[in-house]
Amino acid sequence: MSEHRPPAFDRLDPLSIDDLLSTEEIAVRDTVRTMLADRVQPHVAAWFESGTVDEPRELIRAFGELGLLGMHLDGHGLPGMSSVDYGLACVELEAVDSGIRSMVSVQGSLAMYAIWRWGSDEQKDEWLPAMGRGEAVGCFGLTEPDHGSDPGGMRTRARRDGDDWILDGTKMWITNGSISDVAVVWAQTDEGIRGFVVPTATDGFIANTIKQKMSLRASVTSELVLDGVRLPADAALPELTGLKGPLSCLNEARYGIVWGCLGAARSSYETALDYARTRNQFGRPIGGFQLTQAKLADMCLELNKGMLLALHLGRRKDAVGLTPEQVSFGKLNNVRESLEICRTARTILGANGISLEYPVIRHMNNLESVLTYEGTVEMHTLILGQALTGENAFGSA
Ligand code: TGC
Ligand code: FAD
Repeated sequence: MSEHRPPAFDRLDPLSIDDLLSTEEIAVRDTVRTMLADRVQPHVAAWFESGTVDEPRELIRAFGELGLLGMHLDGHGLPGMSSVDYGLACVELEAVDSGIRSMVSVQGSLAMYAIWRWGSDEQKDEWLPAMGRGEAVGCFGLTEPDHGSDPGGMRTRARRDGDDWILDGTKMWITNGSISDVAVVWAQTDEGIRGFVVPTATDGFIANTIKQKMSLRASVTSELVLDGVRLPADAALPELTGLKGPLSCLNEARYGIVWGCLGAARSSYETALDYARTRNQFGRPIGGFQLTQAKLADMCLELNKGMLLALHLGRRKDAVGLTPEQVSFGKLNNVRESLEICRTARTILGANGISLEYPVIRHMNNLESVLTYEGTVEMHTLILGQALTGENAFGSA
């Protein structure tokens, strides 16, 4: 065995995970970080406080110019970057705010992916280049007021009228809904669940912005009402029926969350670390107390284990693809641990932990949504439980 002299311990990268990334991957990460530091970070706390995003469509266009929208999809003028590149971008986006990562996730991984994976050539040509540039904004309507975890029970219905389709129903909690040009809407038909590409300017399509959120406040969330929305025959995603259509899109967005949530955790960890080294009580920095050190050590462990997990899943996705259960493994673990990191960081900041002067309470509140959307922590537990035991514990056997 030859004797090595490892580089000094880095409290911001204790496992030297950067060494596992290529120069190009680090450049992607740094480019996204720099753009966000200039364009979003200075404003995001105020957006969260006011429950708005200033000029969200302009922001999406800026993300398009940077190549962030559908960045891991190829063809149709899209960047065709790797899944790891996309994951690294999600970390940077969510280190700023989960709502900003959601804006990008829903556009790229849900609305664009649905059209990219399942759309006709005409649908792809019409929407993908414009959505990639951020000139057209998309949303993804699966959840309904009475059907969230069990989308298979959805009541939104599409019926034939001659060659046309008529859509009626309500979708709830739809990110980007009120600022979208196009909605991918899932509906029951006589053939089973199908997806529809719905221009939001169509008569009978209404988007109402949801207010009074205490989480994801720097994000537009909407109710979609479809009241006799008439669409041509070719608005349906062709040759796709059943729940596997929307669930295949969720795999993509969930993958982005596996990485993204660690950005919120990283921001909270770094804030708490800094605070613990500078805040004095009982005549010494609070970082000198064993109880604070135990919190920081646990945060450091879970953050970096989460990064290794995300990177492993990303490398595997690029090499051979991921099973839905592997995506659930990552989403369940990393969101749960990231939320715990943010909650612990909040305690280290004491009263300052509840102030928007620091990012911690904002990240913590945001991760409550992330824990729920894209499959709740309970759904991902049951997906793994079913894979481990062969028993379906979702509903009636
Ligand atoms: P089940 O009988 O298990 O499956 C029905 C069909 O779908 C297939 N399938 C999948 N296909 C691809 N990917 C997956 N992950 C899949 N999971 C299942 C399955 O093989 C079957 O295919 P086939 O050919 O036999 O018909 O369906 P179920 O009704 O029992 O439901 C299973 C369950 C509970 C896991 C599923 O419904 C679920 O995941 N529920 C959670 C709903 C959810 O995550 N909604 C998210 C809405 S979008 C959102 O939240 C956006 S947030 C904004 C942002 O991302 O930033
Ligand atoms: P429910 O399904 O009613 O669940 C309530 C509780 O019951 C949860 O704890 C759940 O885990 C538990 N539960 C349910 N069934 C079981 C079971 N069988 N066993 C054990 N526990 C169970 N949806 C979209 O389609 N598009 C979007 O863009 C979108 N954006 C969102 C943005 C935000 C900010 C939020 C908060 C949500 C968004 N959603 C979106 C909706 C999200 O996907 C749903 O909220 C989520 O799927 C859970 O559905 P629900 O809220 O109806 O909860």
